[in-house]
Amino acid sequence: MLRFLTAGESHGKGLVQVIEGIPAGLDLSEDYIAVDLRRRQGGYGRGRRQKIEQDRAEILSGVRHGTTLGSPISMLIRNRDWENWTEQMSAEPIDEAAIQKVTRLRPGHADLAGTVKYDFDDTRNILERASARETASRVAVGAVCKRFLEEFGVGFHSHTVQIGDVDALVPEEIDWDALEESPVRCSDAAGAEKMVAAIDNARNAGDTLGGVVEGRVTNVPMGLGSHIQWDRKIDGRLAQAMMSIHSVKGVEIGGGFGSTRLTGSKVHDVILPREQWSDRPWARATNNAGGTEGGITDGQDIIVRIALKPIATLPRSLPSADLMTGEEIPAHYERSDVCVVPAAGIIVEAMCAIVLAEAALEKFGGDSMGETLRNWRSYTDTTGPRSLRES
Ligand code: EPS
Repeated sequence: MLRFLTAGESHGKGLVQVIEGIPAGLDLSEDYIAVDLRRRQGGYGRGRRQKIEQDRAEILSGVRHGTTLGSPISMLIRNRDWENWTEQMSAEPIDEAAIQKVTRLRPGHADLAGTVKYDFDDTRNILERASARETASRVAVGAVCKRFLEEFGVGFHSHTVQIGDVDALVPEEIDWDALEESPVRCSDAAGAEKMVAAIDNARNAGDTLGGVVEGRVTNVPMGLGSHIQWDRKIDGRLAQAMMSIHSVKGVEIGGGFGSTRLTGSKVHDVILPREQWSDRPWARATNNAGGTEGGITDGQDIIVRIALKPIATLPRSLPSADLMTGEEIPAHYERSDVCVVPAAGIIVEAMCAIVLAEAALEKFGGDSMGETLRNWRSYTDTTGPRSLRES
C-alpha cells in the first residue's frame, strides 16, 4: 500500500514529504525529481516568489546508492525565502509586540473559515499552510510515483487548454517536447499569444486569471480501481485528488460535461474487433470515457481536466472585513501570482501519478520492483480474450 504525507508552511524552514510503500529496487535520484520541481516553478504569470526559490528535494531516507530500500522515503525542500521570515515564522516564542498579525481577510482563500475554525487572532496561522506552495511537495511525491510507473511504460503529460476566456485550439497530435517551450504550456501558438496578452491585461488591472488544464496518462493497464465500492472507483479517486489541488473548482474526465449534450450513440466508445487492435488486446473507436469505465481503468489513456478559479490574492484588494472588528477594510496583500494555470499541469500529472501508483500497488503488490514487475506482467498477459488465452 502506498501512502504519503506532506508538511510545511509557505514561509517556514521548508516542505517535508514522507512516502511509504514504494517497492525496493527502484532507481531514484534527486536530479530526476528536480526536473518536475523546475517545471512547476515556471509559466507566464508567476510572481516574485519563484525568483527567490530554486526548489530541490533533498532525499533524507529510503534511498541508498540511487536505489530505493523499501523503507519510507523522506524528502526536504528548503524554502529560500525562510531567511526573510525567521522571526515571523519562528518555532520559538517571540515578543508578542513583534508579531505582525494579519487580520485583513482575503475572500476566496482559507483565511476566514480557517481562522474561525482554529480560533486564531492571526490569519497567518492559516494562510501559511493553505498556500499553494504546498503543491511543490505534491510534485516531489508525484515524481517518485512517476519514476515507479515509468518502469511499466506509463507516461504523463499535461497542457493548458484555456486561460481566462481564451480557448486553445488543441491539435489531434500534441508535440509534448515543444509544449514545454511555450510560456503558458499551450500547444496552440496563436492561442498561447492571446493567453499571454490576457495575463498582461490582468496584471495591469491588479487582477488574477484562472483557466483549464488537461492531464493525459498513457499506457495505463486495464483493471486499476474497482466497480465494487464507491471509494475504490478510480475516477472518483482521481477526481478527489484533482479537487484537492489549490484553486480547483471543477473536474472533468473524458467527455465530461460536454457529453451531456450528446446522445448515447455519440458518447460511448465502440469496442473494435481483433483485426483492429495494435500492440495490446482490445481497442476502441474513440476515448470519450477518458480511460475509465465503471470505476476501472479501461486500458485507454486517462484524460482529466481541472478548472482553476483565478487565485484569491489580488494586488487590487477586494473589499473585506477585519477579523478582529468586523469593520470594512481591503483584503491583505503581500505579493502574488497573476496566473498559475501553466504550472497546474505539472501538479495534475503528479496527482494522477500518486493515485495510479497507489492503485497499481493495490493490484500488483510487491516488496521489490522485481516482484511487482512479475505480478504486473503475469496479469497483463491474461487481459486478452478468454478463448485465445486458453488455447
Ligand atoms: C507559491 C508560493 C506562494 C505564492 C503561491 C504559490 O508564495 P508567496 O505567498 O510567498 O508569494 O506565490 O501561492 C498561492 C497561489 C496561494 O494562493 O497561496 C508556490 O511556490 O507555488
